[in-house]
Amino acid sequence: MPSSPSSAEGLLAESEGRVVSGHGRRLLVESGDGARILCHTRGKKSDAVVGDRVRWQASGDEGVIEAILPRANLLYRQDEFKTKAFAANIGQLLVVVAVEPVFSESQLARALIAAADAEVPARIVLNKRDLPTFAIARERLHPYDAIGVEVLELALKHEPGEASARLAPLLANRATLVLGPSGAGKSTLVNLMVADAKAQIGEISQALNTGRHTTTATQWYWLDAGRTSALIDSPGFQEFGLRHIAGDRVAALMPDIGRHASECRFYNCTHRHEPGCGVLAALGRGEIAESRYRIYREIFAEL
Ligand SMILES: Nc1nc2c(ncn2[C@@H]2O[C@H](COP(=O)(O)OP(=O)(O)OP(=O)(O)O)[C@@H](O)[C@H]2O)c(=O)[nH]1
Ligand SMILES: [Mg+2]
Ligand SMILES: [Zn+2]
Repeated sequence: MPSSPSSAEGLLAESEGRVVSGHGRRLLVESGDGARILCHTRGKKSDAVVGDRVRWQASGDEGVIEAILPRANLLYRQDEFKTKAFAANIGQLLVVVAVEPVFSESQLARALIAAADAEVPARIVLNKRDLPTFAIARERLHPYDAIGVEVLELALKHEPGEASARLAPLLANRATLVLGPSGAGKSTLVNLMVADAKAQIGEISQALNTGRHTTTATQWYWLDAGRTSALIDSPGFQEFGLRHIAGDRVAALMPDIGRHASECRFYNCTHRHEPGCGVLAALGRGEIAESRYRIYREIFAEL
């Protein structure tokens, strides 16, 4: 009894892999043996992102994504008009900001809130420690140190040996997504830690890029030959919408604010004007940084 030829071919040709680079509907997929193939998405399958495990099927020299396997997590931002995924199945977030260009604390806080929402642990790198206004930037990050987010003060370009020694143990045995504003030093970090970064990008994904110096596509790199540790470089972001997070969850995702919410008189307190608000009382006592409270209000107002 001959089975349908199309389904038999389908079973033979279908493989699993991981999306290691992507730009729109053209994705680079890596198989278990390390081979990389350019794949296309079709129909509603266009939402595969870097880090996704997918099933794909050969079609000539290229491949077609057939399915996205269930995700452990997905880090994304959502503005008024669009949703932008950063990466899936990540073990850690590293937010890179620099002394210059001066970073937006609001964007930094939003990235940390999105990570907390996705239950992804996060650290901050403050880069360009060599620049004269370092002390100001360090002071602005004090609230993050205080809520237990590790802040690594580095000079990725000027003291690469020290930076690499401090980063290496933090990056072992997990996939780390590197996020941050343009010009902060994300690609400098990736190039420092990934010896063969240029080779790993390869011809196919170079074709996905537009050739500018600035990173235009999210890219997965292996740190080790055994492929147990990965770094994911991403294009700089300017906006970080959190429309996917309910307003009444924001305080819980900001530990310095959330820890005082249990002191509020009303269980549904929004911490803006209510009498007996524990957050406002803590703000008055100087136990919550004013910048953090301002960011809380700003995000709450958007949702
Ligand atoms: N002074 C100083 N400059 C640095 C340091 N590290 C990186 N830079 C410079 O910062 C600039 C931006 O670095 P990139 O690594 O391209 O920044 P990026 O975050 O990848 O930027 P996008 O790809 O645009 O998002 C480059 O000119 C680097 O040489 C540092 O430790 N000190
Ligand atoms: Mg870059
Ligand atoms: Zn309150």
